[in-house]
Amino acid sequence: MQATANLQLHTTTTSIGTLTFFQQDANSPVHITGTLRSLNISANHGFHVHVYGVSGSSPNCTAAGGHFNPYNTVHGPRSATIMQRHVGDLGNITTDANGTVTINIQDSIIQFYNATQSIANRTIVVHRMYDDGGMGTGDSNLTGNAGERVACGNIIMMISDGINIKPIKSNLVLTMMLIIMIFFH
Ligand SMILES: [Cu+2]
Ligand SMILES: [Zn+2]
Repeated sequence: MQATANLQLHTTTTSIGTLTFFQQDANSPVHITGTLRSLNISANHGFHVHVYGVSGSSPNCTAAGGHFNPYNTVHGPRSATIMQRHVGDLGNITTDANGTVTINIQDSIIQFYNATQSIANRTIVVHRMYDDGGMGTGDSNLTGNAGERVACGNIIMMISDGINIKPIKSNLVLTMMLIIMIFFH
């Protein structure tokens, strides 16, 4: 299964790049690839899947809610076991001197085939600051102290021929079906 996310700066239409999420089968990790630009130079940026999808042409990254955490665990680094991190915890991405980062991450805890751990229609978020992996103080074991949300994008599933499934359109179809059912009842 494959998904894409177009990451836009918080509440703007400015895209900083598109990421691809690919999982070959239920026993394979999810492979995240792509390039993001326009971030702070030579910096670590916390990188997580947050629980809710975002919508609209200028996504409000705050509306994505907290880290995707279906097992109600503490915050942790990407290298932690499933019970010692949030499912959505993907650690940090590190930019170069131009503020660009090429992402090439494999992770088996985020999933498309396991419904409980599925990241489909949730939001990938890039934070301003370093994610301390739960080793810091304050909200560390909740947020990693990664600071504000710089950019985010909805993780949208693609069908095999590469055409995006647009959740908004599916909702429209469902609403129309509901109206028709009520009308003919
Ligand atoms: Cu986050
Ligand atoms: Zn977390």
